[in-house]
Amino acid sequence: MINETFVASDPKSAYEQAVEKYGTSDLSIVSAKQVKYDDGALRCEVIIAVPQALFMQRSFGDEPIVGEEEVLLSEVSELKAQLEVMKEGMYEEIQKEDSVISEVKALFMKKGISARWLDEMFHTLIGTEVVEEKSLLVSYLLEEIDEALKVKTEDLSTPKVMMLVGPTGVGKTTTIAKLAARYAYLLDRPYKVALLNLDSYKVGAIEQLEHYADIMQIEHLSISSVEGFKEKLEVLAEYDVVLIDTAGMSPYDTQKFIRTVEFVNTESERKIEVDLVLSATVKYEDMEDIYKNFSFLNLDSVIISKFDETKHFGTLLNFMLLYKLPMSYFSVGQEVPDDLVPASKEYLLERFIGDVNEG
Ligand SMILES: Nc1nc2c(ncn2[C@@H]2O[C@H](COP(=O)(O)OP(=O)(O)OP(=O)(O)O)[C@@H](O)[C@H]2O)c(=O)[nH]1
Ligand SMILES: [Mg+2]
Repeated sequence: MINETFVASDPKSAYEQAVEKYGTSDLSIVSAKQVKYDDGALRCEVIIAVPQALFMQRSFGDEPIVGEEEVLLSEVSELKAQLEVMKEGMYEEIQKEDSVISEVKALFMKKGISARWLDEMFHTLIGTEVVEEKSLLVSYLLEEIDEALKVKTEDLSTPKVMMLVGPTGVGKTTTIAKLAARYAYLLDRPYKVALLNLDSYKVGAIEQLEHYADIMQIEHLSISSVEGFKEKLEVLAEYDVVLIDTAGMSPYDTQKFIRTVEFVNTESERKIEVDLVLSATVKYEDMEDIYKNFSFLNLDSVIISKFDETKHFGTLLNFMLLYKLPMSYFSVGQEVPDDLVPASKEYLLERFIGDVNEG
């Protein structure tokens, strides 16, 4: 696959360039982000993954160009590939001989940590005494995990607009209700909170949020257009926190993503913070697609939900290690507002260590 970048002033136009070039909207989006160029302008870069043959055909016509440079390039990449294989071979030899590494690697992999991350760690440790003793190596890895995890601390010192996004049914609406109650009633002082709903295309969606808003006596508004959204944000300018609920999205629903990006990019006085709600029970196979597609929205943090539904946090830790997003809150049950805690490394690591010790 080739990653090809399309640049325009907004994500929709950049995406449309790709659709026009390839004649289909069935494109695999790798990422989309806003980039400040040297001339000071903000532009949107949408990167899509295209099969190499299709890329060559659409970019250079049917005739493949095989020049001297091309031949040289392919020889270099062949050599690189051979070197990789040799390096891998050496590493595998060491692993076979070294039962401490292989034992610890098997243990962490069984708990959900990827071979890729573990291998990166082991490569730098070969030859040191850390790999000679199992307990030393386990402690070392736990410290590395601790160091790699990031937490976004709760900060309400300036007004906030938070939009919760995520796959269907992960707990976005429930978490919004918990956050609303927390900010309005449970902190050092009552913050002025409003709820907005972009979820209008799902039956019952508005009612679910309205129900919580009524109980808590919190302002609640529904919107369906970008213009309406902009207007409502202006109306709510004096609120401390505006919480925005969105419809659950399958990571493969490109059109919904493009539409949500339009909302995220709405010009507003306050930055719209985007938080991904991710279930602690997320499947290993789904993580990469979730990240690839939701990172399209320039994520600020991850809220982990359904902490109470699993005892195995390795897959989730692995997600955090690979994608390096800060965690902001943990949802630990269905009860509104009680089952929500600010994210903490200790909370997550304690549970992971318990799981490692069991296995
Ligand atoms: N056990 C457990 N259940 C939760 C948690 N958070 C939410 N739920 C439950 O998960 C179900 C779905 O929650 P919602 O808040 O409606 O999820 P959503 O992401 O808004 O769903 P859509 O809007 O349909 O995408 C409900 O039954 C919630 O009670 C949690 O932390 N633990
Ligand atoms: Mg919902």
